Amino acid sequence: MGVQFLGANHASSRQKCRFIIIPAPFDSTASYGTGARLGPSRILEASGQLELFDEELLAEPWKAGIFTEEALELPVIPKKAEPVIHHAVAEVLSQNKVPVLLGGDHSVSIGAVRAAAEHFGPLDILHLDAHADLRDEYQGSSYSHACVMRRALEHGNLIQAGIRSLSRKEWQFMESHQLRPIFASRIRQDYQRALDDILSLLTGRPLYITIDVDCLDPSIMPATGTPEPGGLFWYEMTGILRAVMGRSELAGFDVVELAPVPGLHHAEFTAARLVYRMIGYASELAS
Ligand SMILES: [Mn+2]
Repeated sequence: MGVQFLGANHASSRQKCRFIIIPAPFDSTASYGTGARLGPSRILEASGQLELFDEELLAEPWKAGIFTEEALELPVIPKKAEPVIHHAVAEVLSQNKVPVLLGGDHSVSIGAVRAAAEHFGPLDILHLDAHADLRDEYQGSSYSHACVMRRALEHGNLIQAGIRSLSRKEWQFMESHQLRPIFASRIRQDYQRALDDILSLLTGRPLYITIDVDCLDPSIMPATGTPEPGGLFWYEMTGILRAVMGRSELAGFDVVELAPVPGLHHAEFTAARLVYRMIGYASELAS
């Protein structure tokens, strides 16, 4: 048994668990700061320091059963890593468990979303990120982290929130495909209205959530390749997650793009806390 989320004492067996954490240490396409490859191991390490009792949910979500797989061994080319990730996620879904993928750069989500869509059919896909990631191709690859959501669009209804950095072409693409991103500035200006807009975009399909940690403000999440000012704070993000996860069947989720910076362990802890909170929402809010 490899390193377990929350530590070995609080891990479930693979047979009995409800959530399976899949570490995907991959970062060949990160464009600016690098090091997302180290994200999964640092999240797992930090998780050992988490309080098991969740003060918002007044519950101990670990009791739902969490098992952590060995880290995937991934080829350095995103197009070749994609089928490996797809296979791992498909395996988890075929056992009717919830996959929790830890990146790694955002390209790891491509295989996961494809596996979820093959299992559930067309999805609602909630994408929390500073960046639109809607390029059709980036640095010669259509499997780059900058193209993730363009690939994901092939598998369902895309809801983007927290966005504050995109190219003119991506904006034109959004307009021509009737995508209605909830920009970070709107979340800050009128939170309740932004939340209502996000909820109105859900179609009731199974929900896959992909979170680039750079959606959070760099003041609380500095450890990421392309930090952008003006991001979401903790309660803004968890409030959105609580609202959507209370309404939809969860297909799976991922947390990606943590690029650990030595000495800034609060970022690693925040990412671990986010993963645990989401497991809590998934296990405690579903009726
Ligand atoms: Mn991003």
